Amino acid sequence: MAKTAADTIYVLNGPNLNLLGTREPETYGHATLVDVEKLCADTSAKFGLKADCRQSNREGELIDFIHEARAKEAVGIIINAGGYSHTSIALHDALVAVRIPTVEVHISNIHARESFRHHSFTARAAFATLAGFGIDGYRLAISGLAAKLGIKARA
Ligand code: CA2
Repeated sequence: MAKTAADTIYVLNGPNLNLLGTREPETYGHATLVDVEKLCADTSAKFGLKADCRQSNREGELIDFIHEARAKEAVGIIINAGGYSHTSIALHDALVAVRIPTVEVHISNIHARESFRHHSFTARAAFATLAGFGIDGYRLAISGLAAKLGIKARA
């Protein structure tokens, strides 16, 4: 693998998101994680970027991915930390530490759900948050990140 990833966005998905498309379609839709990762790859390519997509059910591994993004000089992070969004000061601290422009995505509208989902620790480390657009939130997040970085879509 190349030492740096200066044209790469890390797309990080947290616990249980590997189950997308298999359960709770009324909340999370029918698309799978593979569909999400293809959407991210296709959207990134429109901006001349690459999406390095990772999913983990473990908090520490997600933190390692964030550190790796810094080491590889990734230009941005898209993160859906799943349930850890609402609990993890450690993930918040990792995102703050690496100082990489970050967008938080939630497939569902967390603010229209149970009160324990209304607060996100990780959102405080992101410059923007998208919630409730379904998996299209990932496409919108990458477009917004590219705009923030001053990168225009290729003709
Ligand atoms: O709406 C989102 O994207 C969430 O981050 C998803 C998390 C949830 O804990 C957050 O509050 C909001 C849960 C991901 C679980 O994904 C599943 C997908 C299909 C079936 C079961 C779980």
